[in-house]
Amino acid sequence: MYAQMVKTEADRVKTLAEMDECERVFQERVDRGVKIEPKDWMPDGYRKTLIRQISQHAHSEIVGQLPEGNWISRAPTLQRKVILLAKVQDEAGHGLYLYGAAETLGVSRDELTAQLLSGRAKYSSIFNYPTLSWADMGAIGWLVDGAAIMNQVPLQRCSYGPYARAMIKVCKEESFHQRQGFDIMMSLCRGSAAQKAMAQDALDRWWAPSLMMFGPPDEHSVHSAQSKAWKIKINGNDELRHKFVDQTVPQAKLLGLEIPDPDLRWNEARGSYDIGQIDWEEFFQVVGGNGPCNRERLAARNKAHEDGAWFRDGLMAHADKTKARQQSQGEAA
Ligand code: BYC
Repeated sequence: MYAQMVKTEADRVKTLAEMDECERVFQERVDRGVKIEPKDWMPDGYRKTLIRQISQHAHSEIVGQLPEGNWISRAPTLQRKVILLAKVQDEAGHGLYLYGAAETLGVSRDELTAQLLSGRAKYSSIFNYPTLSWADMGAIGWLVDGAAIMNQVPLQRCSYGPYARAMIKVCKEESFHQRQGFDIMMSLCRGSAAQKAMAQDALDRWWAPSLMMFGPPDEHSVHSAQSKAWKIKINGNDELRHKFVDQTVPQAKLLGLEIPDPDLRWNEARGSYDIGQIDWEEFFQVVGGNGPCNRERLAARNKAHEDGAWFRDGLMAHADKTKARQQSQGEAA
């Protein structure tokens, strides 16, 4: 089973008539667009669903540093190095805002980190693919951050205040990230034939995994119906995937690159592109822990956590000393 199956109390979305008084008042607030804040009453399933989604999102930002971090020392110019370093730092920051938002729901960051390190928690499938060439930095910024923006802009309007507010800053930064990726692709596509081929190769490898970022097709999305009713999710997985394709195809044309999908066709009636079959078996394998880099990513996170133990211990010792000093000063006064 690829889903954690967080129990949202019911197998289908309850109607207002089926809800108890607290649930009804809560749902009506959500329906009116009132933001839910940490101290407000909320159904247990709403809290659990938010913790699941926000923590998976936070883990994705943290693990998402690894494929790009791999290229910081190999960026072709000092300017590219500085830009990539700043982008990877931004992702650490996004992880922090998101862990902070999750903590407002009563779960500790230590607990969430332990879930990630043990392999119990999910993070985005996309970060289980290897970064083989410099062009992959372009493709990640253009496609992966592009997909992230498509998914996260609507989340600025989600019902949970701390998550919605975190998304505002995240989205601003993500749009820079996407532009830097497109800029790398543009430079490569205006360069030599070999550079352009490198850009095409990166697009060929990252296209399908980027489409998978939006999650399984709606008919297999176990959480969408309830999450949409609670406005934890604003759009369906397929709707956002198609919007992403419609936005990205003209950008590929501008670059002079070919989208690796022989079935891609403009559908006049729908005013949107039709796409070929996505290999969902590959997606389920990656989400189930069997992608090309799942083990490597978890090993890298575990090593980083172990290597950072001395620093965390130092911070705790400093905090304890400061507290003890303040207490003794308080007693002396
Ligand atoms: N990868 O019922 P569904 C970034 C899981 S960070 C892995 O549709 P839901 C960036 C899903 O969790 C990008 N797992 O689920 C960072 C569920 O499993 P569980 C991350 C996936 O939650 C650094 C099961 O499949 N963005 O962009 O309603 C550098 C059933 O799916 C994936 C976010 O996290 C996947 N792709 O919808 C650059 C955004 N898709 O939990 C860029 C916030 C699905 O039952 N998250 N699953 O075990 C969301 O919007 C939603 O959680 C999703 C999935 C649309 C991703």
